[in-house]
Amino acid sequence: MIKHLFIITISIILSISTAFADKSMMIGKKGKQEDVTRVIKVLMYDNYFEPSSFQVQSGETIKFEVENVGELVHEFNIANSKMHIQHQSEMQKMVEMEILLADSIDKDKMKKMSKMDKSMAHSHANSVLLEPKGSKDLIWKFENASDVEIACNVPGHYEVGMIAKVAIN
Ligand SMILES: [Cu+2]
Repeated sequence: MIKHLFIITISIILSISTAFADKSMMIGKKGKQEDVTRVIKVLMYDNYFEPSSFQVQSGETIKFEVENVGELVHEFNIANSKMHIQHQSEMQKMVEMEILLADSIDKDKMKKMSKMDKSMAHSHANSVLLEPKGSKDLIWKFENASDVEIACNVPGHYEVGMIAKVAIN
């Protein structure tokens, strides 16, 4: 009987902690154009974002007009720190395969390699990867989550602080 209770207690604790883990992974989702309530212009420099922090409401859909005004390739990626760290190995692989160069992206190679390894296509709803002078919009619907940051995971950039914190209320 005691052993039984112990197992039940442990499984309750486990399910609670998984619930928390899931919540921390919930950063929002790709938004729809018709739900956009605010447009924010974001400039990417070597190696920082302008603006350098964001304030959003939970449930708000924002259109980010992202432009790379630097001389290096930069990424605008909405995630939490854990996801950014995981994504950095993917970006490192793109550098090793010479898809991702310091100031350009080899798109032909990217296309070829992505047939073998999908992660090399770098098509994620929560990010845009831009060459110098490149621009692209990203629409995102924010959920109430902590530890959300917009960051660049081009190798070396996150480490030198190319991160903009997102406060969600
Ligand atoms: Cu960068």
